[in-house]
Formats: sequence, C-alpha cells, structure tokens
Amino acid sequence: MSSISATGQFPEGFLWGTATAAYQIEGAAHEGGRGPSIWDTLCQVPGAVQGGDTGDVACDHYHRWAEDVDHLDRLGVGAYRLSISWPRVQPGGRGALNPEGVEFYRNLLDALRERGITPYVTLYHWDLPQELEDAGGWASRETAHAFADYARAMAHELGDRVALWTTLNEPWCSAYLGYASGVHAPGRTEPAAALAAVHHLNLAHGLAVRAIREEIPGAACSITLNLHVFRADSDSVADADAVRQVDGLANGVFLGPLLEGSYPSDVLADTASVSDWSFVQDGDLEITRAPLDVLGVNYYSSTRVRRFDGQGEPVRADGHKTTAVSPWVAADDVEFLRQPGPHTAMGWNVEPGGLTELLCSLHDRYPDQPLAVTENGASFTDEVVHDVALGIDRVHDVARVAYLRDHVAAVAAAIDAGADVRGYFAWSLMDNFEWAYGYSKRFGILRVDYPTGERTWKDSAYWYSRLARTGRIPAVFEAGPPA
Ligand code: IFM
Repeated sequence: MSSISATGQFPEGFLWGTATAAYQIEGAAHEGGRGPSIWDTLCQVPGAVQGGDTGDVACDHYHRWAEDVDHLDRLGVGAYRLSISWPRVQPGGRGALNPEGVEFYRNLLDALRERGITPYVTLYHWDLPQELEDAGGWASRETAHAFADYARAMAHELGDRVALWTTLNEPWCSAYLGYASGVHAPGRTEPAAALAAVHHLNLAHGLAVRAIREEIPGAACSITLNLHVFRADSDSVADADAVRQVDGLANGVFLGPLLEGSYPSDVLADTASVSDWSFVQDGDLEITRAPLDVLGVNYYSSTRVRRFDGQGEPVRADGHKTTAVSPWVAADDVEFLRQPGPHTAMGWNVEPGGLTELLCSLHDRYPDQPLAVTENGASFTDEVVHDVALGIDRVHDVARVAYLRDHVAAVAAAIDAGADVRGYFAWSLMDNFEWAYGYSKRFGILRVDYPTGERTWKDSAYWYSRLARTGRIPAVFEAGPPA
C-alpha cells in the first residue's frame, strides 16, 4: 500500500478539525450569569496583558456562535474542539450551575451535531473561577475535587452531545506559567506552588475521568498536553543532562503519572530544594493513571537548551516572556537558546520534523495509545486586501498555509512510520485573545476584525477547507477561493 507521504491522501475516517478556547473567543464576560475567572482578574493588572487587552468582548462568539457554526460547516471540517468556560456554567466553581451558561453550550453542541460536526469538548482551558483561586487555586488539593464535581455536572447536563471529553488543556501552562513565572493567570511566582499545581492538575484529570465515566459509562476521555521537543545545543554530557532535566519538568511530570502511574524519580531529586512533593498522597497515582481514549498533543515549535557555564547571565529565550522567576522550576542553570529560523510572529521556530519525532516517540513509548494533534498552527502578521475581481476581502497568508501544509505532511510521515494518529486540529478557527499577548498575535484561519467582529476567510481557510473535504494535502497554490 502506498504511503500518505507519497500520495498526500489521508485515510478515510481521519478527523480534520479546528480548535478554539472559551476565554479566547467568547467575550460576554459579564453577561448571562458568568462569574469572574482568573483571566478576568489578571487582565486588570497593569502591564500583565499587552495593550491592556481583555477577554471582555474577544470575538463575541457568545453572540455570534451560530455564524461561527456556519463557518465550520462551510469549511467542511469533521470536528470542532471547543472549551467550556467553567465560570460561565458554575460561576463560583462550586455549587449551583448557571442554567443560562449550560444552555449556551447545549445550543452550540446541538447546532454542531445538526451539521454533522463532531464536538471535542475541553473542560478546562485556563479560566479557573476566581473564587477557587481565592481559596488556593491549583496549589490546593480541593481544586482537583471541585474540578471533578464540575466535570460530573457537565457530563450529566451535556453527556450524549459530546463525542470526546478532554479534561485539561496544556496543564504545563496552567502550572508553570500560572504559578512559577506568573506570565499567565493567576500570575503567581511561587515555584513550590507550581509543583503542587502540577500534581493537583494531574489528580483533577484522573478524578474527572472517573466522574465522567461514572456518569456516562464508556465515555471517551482525553487530556491535551503541550509536550516539548528538546534539542541539546551540543553533544556534551552537560547539555544532554540539561535536556534530561527539562524533559522531566515539561513532559515526564505529566506522561509519568498519566500513563505510567509514577513521577520520574530524577524530577523529584532535581526539585528537592523547592518541594518534597508531600502533596502526592497514597492512591493518587492510581487515580491519575486513567485509561485515555486519545492523548491530545499540541505542537508548535521545538526548544534548544544547554547547561549554563556560569559566565554572565543565563540565556532565557524560551519563547515566553522573560520574567524574574523562570517557569522552569529549579532549572536556573539551564539556558534556553533562540532556535535558528524561520520564526513565526511569536518568535517560535518552524520545525515540522519535531512533530513527526514527537508523535513517533510517543508511539514507541506507548504503542497502544491513540493520539490526535489537538492544536497546531502559526501566528503571522496578516494584511487584508480587497480582491476587486471577486469583490471580497482576502488575506494572502502564504506563510501560514506553508506552515500548515508542512505540519500536516509531518503528521503523514508519523502515520507512515506507524504512529496511531487519529486527527488533526488547526489552531485556530479564528484570530483570538492570545493570553498575555492580547490581540497582537493572530493564529486564525479566519480573520477577526476586532472593532466590528467581522470574520474574513484567509487563504489558509480555503486551503484547509480543501484538505478537510478531501483528506488530500492540497498544494500551497491551491489556497484561496475556488476560481
Ligand atoms: O492560544 C494558545 C492556546 O490557548 C493554547 N495553545 C497554544 C496557543 C498559541 O499560543
């Protein structure tokens, strides 16, 4: 049988989708009974978010959701990955649900179903109800139990409408950017709390999977991780050890408890000066190791490191805002080097081969574990031009089309090599609130005009639509509306 790489044709049944997250697109932050989240709070802190931007209005998806479902339908995608805003459906993070919030998602899921679009639902994409943060946030074990209760409630309310429940999106960001470097909400710079958050997020995942499956026997469950692909700067033993150390912090602390039922012993030793990990209680690691129907993988770029030689200041070009406290707990003697280009507008290097490598290494390590690429995409500076002949606005985002094509080809290479990859989700359906960067970075295949909320198909949307409809990788020149 000829390979996908040779023919460009993916197998039937491979799922093509796009992804978004509630806080990044919904807006309506103070409407419909929604409570405040940690991101609403962080956005009020001067200097925390570029341009003082907030998610108050965002893409106004809360009001324009029907139009957005039309766009998904027109794109011809088989699936849509969305997240539920916890403070919209349970304003305080505990207790009574907000019926208006639940109704919003019920309507959205019904509309997707009517169009034959499979909904992948993430329960937590970073918008923790502020009341739970006030009680300790992810540094507190209680938050894991609150999350499980919320997951059970959602399974009860929305159960049969959801095809796949993803508990958490990128817990690496929630724990380390939220509690160590403080670049993300809740903006805390407490490395010990970040490690506690790592464990409580893993525990929350396991408890939530149990709760969902108690509510809906046989429910398909998943988690999405932003696993890091590290490169050592040299062949030295010191640089190899730097990779070992950060690989444990970024990947091992999630893959270990989730898929193997243990934390890597070297991470516990490396971080001993910060924490004794006594927050891990007997029985926790049986809970965290809940069988996953799919492991979601988000990939954008790779990371180059070396061991700091003690001269001058360590380089910290890891693609995240440089802050007083590093997100890399107890790893101040690891340097993060700027990778060779090309780079996206985020300053992230473009290395599609890293995605093939990541998927294949996961398959080698966990051969029975189905995988899906739940986010992949790129931010570039876009320009709107008016196409006089067609009478429409266009965005010729050639670099984004090339990025998507090369990464889809990288997925094909991984499948050809034996990896069990079931789907691919482009990040993102539309431009949106890019966290600490506000609206300054655009990842969408649909352009959003922020003053008016108007959506415009970029050339990448037309390109992706051809891919989603045929399962065949279109050439770059096939981007743009049909002639
Ligand atoms: O926008 C984010 C998303 O919320 C999580 N994954 C990475 C994306 C791009 O930074």
